[in-house]
Amino acid sequence: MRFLGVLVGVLLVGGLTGLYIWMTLNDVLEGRAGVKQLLAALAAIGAGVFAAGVHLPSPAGRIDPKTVRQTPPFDRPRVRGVAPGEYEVVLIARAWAFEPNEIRVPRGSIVRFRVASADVIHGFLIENTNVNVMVIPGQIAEVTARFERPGEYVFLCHEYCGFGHHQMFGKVIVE
Ligand SMILES: [Cu+2]
Repeated sequence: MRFLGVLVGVLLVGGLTGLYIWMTLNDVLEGRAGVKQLLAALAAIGAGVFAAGVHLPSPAGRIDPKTVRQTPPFDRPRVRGVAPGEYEVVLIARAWAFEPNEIRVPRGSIVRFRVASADVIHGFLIENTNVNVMVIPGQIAEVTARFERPGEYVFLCHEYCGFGHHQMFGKVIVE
């Protein structure tokens, strides 16, 4: 339901914004309005977007890919408990493996993954979850998932990263 609401909102705002730009451009082209008005319209849209809290996805932090292994917390890639039922996984993606490649958490856990690349662009996707992020060298990718059902969740790299790409996978074991 919430998704539907957001979708309707985006379509409505997008449609109205498009109409507004089109009308203003028309006015400019037909000489009824000047460039000043066009700029004012774009500024108004910008302010609206800002007010609505729209923002592009941003990395959770920056990190030098050359020194990932020396930079905490990536000097110790691991799973650690941060609160009852909550875990943090510090994960390195490199050609062609994830470290660690086996992660164990109890069922019902909320797990925050922090992923950094030690070389090229990788991807991080966990089957049967909403986890699907790019792992861009220089940026820390952060994504959280809740694991309700026990079982094995395979994760893999979904950005072609060279010769051994197909063997770049691991699993979350929910007990
Ligand atoms: Cu890959």
